[in-house]
Amino acid sequence: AFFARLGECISSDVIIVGGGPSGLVAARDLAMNGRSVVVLESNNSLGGGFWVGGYLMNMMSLRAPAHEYLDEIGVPYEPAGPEGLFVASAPHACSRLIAAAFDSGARVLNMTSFDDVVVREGGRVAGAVINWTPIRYLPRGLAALDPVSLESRLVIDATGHDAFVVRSLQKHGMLDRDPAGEGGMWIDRSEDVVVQKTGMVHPGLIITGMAVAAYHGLPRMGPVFGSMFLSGRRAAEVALEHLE
Ligand code: 48F
Repeated sequence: AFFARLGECISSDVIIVGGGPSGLVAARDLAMNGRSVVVLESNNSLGGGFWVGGYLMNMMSLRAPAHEYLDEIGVPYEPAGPEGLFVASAPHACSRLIAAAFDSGARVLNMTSFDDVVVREGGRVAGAVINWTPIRYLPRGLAALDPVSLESRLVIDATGHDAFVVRSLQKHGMLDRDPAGEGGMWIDRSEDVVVQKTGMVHPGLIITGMAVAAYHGLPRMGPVFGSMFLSGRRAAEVALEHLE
């Protein structure tokens, strides 16, 4: 059964690298629009930084209109502080987000690390080179093991603060300009700009979530998650426009 599913991942419309909140939202929206989607997650568990809020407090906050996404996937929340600010249980929201991505039909390979980009003519990104995550931690002499590759029409970098896919292009000298790295914290500004700047940064490659902040040098934002939902949704819209 596993290998049959792996076979279905060999060629897809979109590969999403990173199963944090932005990647999971993008995956669900794309799958619900009939697109074949593969999520690659290097950890055993999906959810990325969404399991806890800030400072090990497991409540997370979000601003309107992102709370409407919690309505959509059935997560309870309550108003907090200024109008338009809400809080919810982070593990509750995270587990529902993961289940919603599966329910939509997105395929998931966890314990699978994105290693590099697949490229085609003109440097277009056309897939992902992958390997089992534990391979990274074995001595090279023991595990000089070639990876395999999955092909896709588009790739979405949802790897968060590391912007790992973008940095693979940088490594190959394929980016027009280097990632700027995140700036100091300014929550309100970053929440808005992360969504506005979500989009295609290289033929075949879309960025979403905190990878957007890392690429464009936007302020960091702390334990607010609404813009991760909205950025994931925007990334799916951009992908759908390009696929059409
Ligand atoms: O970090 P992460 O949650 O990214 P995000 O969707 O959301 C950011 C927020 O959680 C929070 C924040 C906003 O309030 O600042 O940090 O932008 O999820 C990124 C996922 O990508 C996986 C990683 O394990 C995590 O689950 N990942 C990172 N590198 C790789 C990878 C890789 N090379 N291959 C596969 N997965």
